[in-house]
Amino acid sequence: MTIQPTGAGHIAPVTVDAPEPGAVTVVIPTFNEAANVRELLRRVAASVPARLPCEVVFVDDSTDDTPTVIADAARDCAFPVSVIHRDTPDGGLGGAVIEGMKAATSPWIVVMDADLQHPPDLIPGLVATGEEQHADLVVASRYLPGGSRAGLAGGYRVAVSRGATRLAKGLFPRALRGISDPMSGFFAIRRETVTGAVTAEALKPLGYKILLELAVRRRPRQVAEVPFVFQDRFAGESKSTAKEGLRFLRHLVELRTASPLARMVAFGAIGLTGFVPNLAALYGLTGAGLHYLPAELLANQLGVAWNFLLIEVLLFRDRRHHRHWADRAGRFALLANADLVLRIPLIALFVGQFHMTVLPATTLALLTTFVLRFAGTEALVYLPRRTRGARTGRNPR
Ligand SMILES: Nc1nc2c(ncn2[C@@H]2O[C@H](COP(=O)(O)OP(=O)(O)O)[C@@H](O)[C@H]2O)c(=O)[nH]1
Ligand SMILES: [Mg+2]
Repeated sequence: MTIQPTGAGHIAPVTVDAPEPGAVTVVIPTFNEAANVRELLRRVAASVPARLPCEVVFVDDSTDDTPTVIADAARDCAFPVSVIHRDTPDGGLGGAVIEGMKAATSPWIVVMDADLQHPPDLIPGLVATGEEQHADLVVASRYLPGGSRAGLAGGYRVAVSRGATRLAKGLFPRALRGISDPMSGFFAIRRETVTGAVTAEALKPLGYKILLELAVRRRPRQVAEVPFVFQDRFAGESKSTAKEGLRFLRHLVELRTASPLARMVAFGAIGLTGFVPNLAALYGLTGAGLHYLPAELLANQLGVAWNFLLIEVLLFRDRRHHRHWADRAGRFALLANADLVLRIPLIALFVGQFHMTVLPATTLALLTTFVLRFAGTEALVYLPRRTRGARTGRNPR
């Protein structure tokens, strides 16, 4: 266990004559952080000046005695401290942060970790910077001059963090403009920027990288950044796992495919990857002596199955609940094969009636059946059935 001197070497970019900041709700998700919360509250108390009214909301999914330790430590705090303990931790870390934002009452919300990797003495600086620069979002960044990732244990985690940052910024160049550290879990946001979203559940709990979620879905008008030194964990162990990495990738796909056009492009990209199992199966089956026509037919089904799996997992993950998987698979396979059947008469039509040559006719037929197939898949496989949806009150977007 290491204790980092929070003040030393830490750059606080706040000017003394910063405008009087508004009050702040500090939202802290906790999962078995009993050994950290007392020190955390002590440092929050030491950092937040009397002129900045503050409350702390813990959203706790712990299986240890973290809530009791918080309640005990809160007695020494001059500001209100509350704990929302969730028996069913919906949405994990992301869901917890959204829950805390819903409970927040102040004009500013600061989100931070409980393990002291995020120095509490930066809380007033984040809020003051937001007030000063009229920003809706202030990100504590490890990548600005003066910031660093000192506490990221090991080259592996540094590389993963760097790769994830590049990927996110590459996919969302506009939404993440001005945010050097979209993976940061430490930021201040004006409550009015999130209120509509948290009550309407527009923010998906899947987004455990909640800052990315907010920056992409809420598009804060003005963004500011402040450097910070990512410290070592004070006590305990990280809860980050490889599973979380997969969740992050799914989150990126979900955010990127929020519009129909983007979904169609993703649908096409997935369709292209289907050629690999298709051709591999064709190679294997004809190699085993099967006639090429039945081999084509079988291999095509493998391509269809592959596409179905990817589309289910990546593209329409949250639209699967209103149909049994076998129903979805059947409809999907039907559409995919209808595509083949429809293409030939279409090509004949283009060549015979419109006097096109074979290559452009085939290209046009491919494009037409592709768009039809995408629209058909959305409408017939993944769109909620109206009557039943209304009756059960289920509304999967
Ligand atoms: N409420 C809640 N908090 C979580 C969950 N998973 C992690 N946390 C908290 O989120 C913060 C960051 O988690 P941590 O394990 O330090 O992740 P790392 O900094 O990426 O290694 C800590 O305060 C954790 O206690 C969860 O499922 N629910
Ligand atoms: Mg941590």
